Amino acid sequence: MSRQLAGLAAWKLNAVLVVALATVAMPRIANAGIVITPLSATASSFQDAGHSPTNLINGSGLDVNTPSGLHDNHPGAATMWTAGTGGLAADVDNTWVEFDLGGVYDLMNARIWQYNQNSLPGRQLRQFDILVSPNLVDPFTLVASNVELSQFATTPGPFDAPATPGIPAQLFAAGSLGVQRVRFELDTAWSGSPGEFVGLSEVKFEVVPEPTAGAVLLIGSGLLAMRRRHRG
Ligand SMILES: [Ca+2]
Ligand SMILES: [Ca+2]
Repeated sequence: MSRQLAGLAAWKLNAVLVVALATVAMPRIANAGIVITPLSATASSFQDAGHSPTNLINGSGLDVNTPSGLHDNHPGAATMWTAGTGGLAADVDNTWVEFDLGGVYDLMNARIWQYNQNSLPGRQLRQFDILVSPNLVDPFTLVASNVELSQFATTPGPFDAPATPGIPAQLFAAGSLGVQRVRFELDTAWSGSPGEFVGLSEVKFEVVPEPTAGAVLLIGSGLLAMRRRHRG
């Protein structure tokens, strides 16, 4: 076999290998969730500009802005969303917060960091529902009803940044295909009071990546590498 022919054979073998790899890799990639940060967050109410739902998606208060990050216990809740209007507590059962994922995803789970205002554990969210919408206009449909966030003991004491101990995310199954918006409809706060400055600290979502994206990327980079090798 001439050198040129051997090179061509190797090129073909590489092409077959890359396609085979892509085929094998696809189901594995499709089954592994990736965690995304929503594009925007809005709520039925928030105390003031310093406690808006943006505090749920900007990494504020997280020691590392990843799914394994721990959230602080800011005494003024400046890193959290607090429902209510000025000095008026929110009607918890009619409070909602919703998220635009910034695209359409197959949703797997919600990762929620509980409200963690130092020495005010009664403000922590207890029961809520999870709803989804396929776009920015269609109504929401229910995917999880009366789920419950665990309460964390918050300590009086000084504010630590990062908090010691910070609180981890809690995971909620919210499996649904083709989702752009997710809404949490609140039911109760841990204080049990129907009027409460209820809130949350941070929210991310676990989604199924586009199944073809990884394969296309793999084939693309494989072809590019082969073209370079072929030229050389
Ligand atoms: Ca936050
Ligand atoms: Ca409700």
